[in-house]
Amino acid sequence: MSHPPDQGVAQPLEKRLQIEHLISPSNPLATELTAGKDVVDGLGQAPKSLPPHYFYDDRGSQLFEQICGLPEYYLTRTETAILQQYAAAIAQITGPCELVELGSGSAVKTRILLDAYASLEQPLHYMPIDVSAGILESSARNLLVDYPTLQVHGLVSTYELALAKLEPAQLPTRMICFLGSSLGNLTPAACEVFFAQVKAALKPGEYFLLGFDLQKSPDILEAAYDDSRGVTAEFNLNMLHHLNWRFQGDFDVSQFQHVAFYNESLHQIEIYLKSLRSQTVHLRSLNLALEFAAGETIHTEISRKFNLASMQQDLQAKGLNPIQAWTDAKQWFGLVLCQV
Ligand code: AVI
Repeated sequence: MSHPPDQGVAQPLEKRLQIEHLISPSNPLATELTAGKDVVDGLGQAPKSLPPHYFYDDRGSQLFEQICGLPEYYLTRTETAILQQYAAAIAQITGPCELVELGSGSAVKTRILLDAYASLEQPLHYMPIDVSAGILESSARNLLVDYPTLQVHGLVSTYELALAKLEPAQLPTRMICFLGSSLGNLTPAACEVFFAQVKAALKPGEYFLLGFDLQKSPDILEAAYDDSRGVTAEFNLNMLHHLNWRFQGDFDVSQFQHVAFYNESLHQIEIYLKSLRSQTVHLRSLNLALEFAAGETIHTEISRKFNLASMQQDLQAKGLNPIQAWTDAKQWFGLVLCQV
């Protein structure tokens, strides 16, 4: 790992770390999440669905980290390789820049960008934004150890709250990073709202860096979401374990099956949990009794796959002007740098 150049005497770690909690029990959005209104709504509909944020309890987050390293899940390593190749070019284009990362998680890819800014002897300011306070703080602390001049101002928050509340950047410019193709988990309507929020959060001249998965052969896509070791199946089924502990449920997880396929006309992977028999499930703390027919599904996620040229047109139309786009040799993943 490379370290940033010496920028004078480094401050102690605690002085370089600030964490703000925008979601707390008193926040209505957090209350709605923990109260499970979205579970009642989703499971009350026909067809049944659940919001994908229920993937990510501690076990789900660990399973997602495992997915990122699977041979079939090409997304993480392909995006990482693109970033490794072009991070220096990105840092050259933006100059001294505060990095804001939406859904920062373990911040592995962030290091590639930080290394690029450090090797240009630029000050390092990082604002990770994540709903998980534990992951945010531990990854921030690891970064602060490895980058002795780094300043971290983390926000424990949803994207929406954080984007609405961003204070002016402390460096000459700012870049909001949204990596890992998390955009693909948003419906087209949610995507529109998201782009508008990003645009509103940036001042003219500031940057947006977007990483997203590209359309490709259904075989490759379906293998990535139904891997041979069954980790993605476990990740999907873990949502039921999560509901069991969070809402005093009695889902018999062995009686559900992971289903993933590529919907070619909508260019999206669709993920479901299929009930293997007719059964009744209770979520006691939500006062819910649910009937499942044999073969009935719960829709848990979409993962949209994009076209590089159309994405750039879309971004342009939203006022997030693409100034440079990169991809890998197989054109499996795209990275676009936009400027407002
Ligand atoms: C987080 N997100 C970008 C992942 C994806 O590829 O859509 C979530 C995932 N679901 C199953 N595997 C990975």
